[in-house]
Amino acid sequence: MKREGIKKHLALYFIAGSQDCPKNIEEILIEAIEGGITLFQFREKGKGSLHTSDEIEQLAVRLLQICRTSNIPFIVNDDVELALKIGADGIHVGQDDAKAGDIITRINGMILGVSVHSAEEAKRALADGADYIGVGPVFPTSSKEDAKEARGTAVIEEIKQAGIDIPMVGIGGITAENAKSVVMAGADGVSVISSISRSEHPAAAARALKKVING
Ligand code: TZP
Ligand code: MG
Repeated sequence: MKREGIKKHLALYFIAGSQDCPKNIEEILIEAIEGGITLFQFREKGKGSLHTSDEIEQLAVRLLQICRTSNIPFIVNDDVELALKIGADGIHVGQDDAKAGDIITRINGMILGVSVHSAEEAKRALADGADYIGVGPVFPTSSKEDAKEARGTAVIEEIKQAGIDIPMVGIGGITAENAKSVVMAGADGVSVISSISRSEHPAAAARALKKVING
């Protein structure tokens, strides 16, 4: 499932690690799937995250199994070794992580996602062989400690206007209230952490987002 196939999976891309979840992450993922998420990224990172690689791997495997039973592709953030070891569907890297151009040769056709903050970075991600890009932060976020400045939907529009043809999601502070503007700007979908993971009702939160995106 590359480039074109990935687009429909970008509609509602849920990202989470245990640090993002006020209750059990497995329960939250199951509810999010029930609510209609189309892709999941395991991102165990930052304050409150698990420490040992064994614990992280065990959790990753449990979440991967949940995704497999519902045919939701499972992406691992940053950790190429972990993604390969557990047989994930893809890997997502930021600008400060292993370079997309370097890892593409090691990932045997897994989906490759790259975070970008400008049209320039989007162009490079496309040239490096990324299957999709995450563009943001669109709105201010509390889920990433070292997040760059939020730039609204401007970067998404710039990427579209520059004719950089790559599937993309907006990320950062996206809620059911502002998701429409992200899709209107040209994104194929939205990526969220807290508006699902910190909702009292993750399934309902996902459903509300999905409704806005599907318009
Ligand atoms: N990258 C840019 S913003 C962000 C990441 C991982 C966090 C998004 O989390 P939230 O809670 O949806 O704002
Ligand atoms: Mg990263």
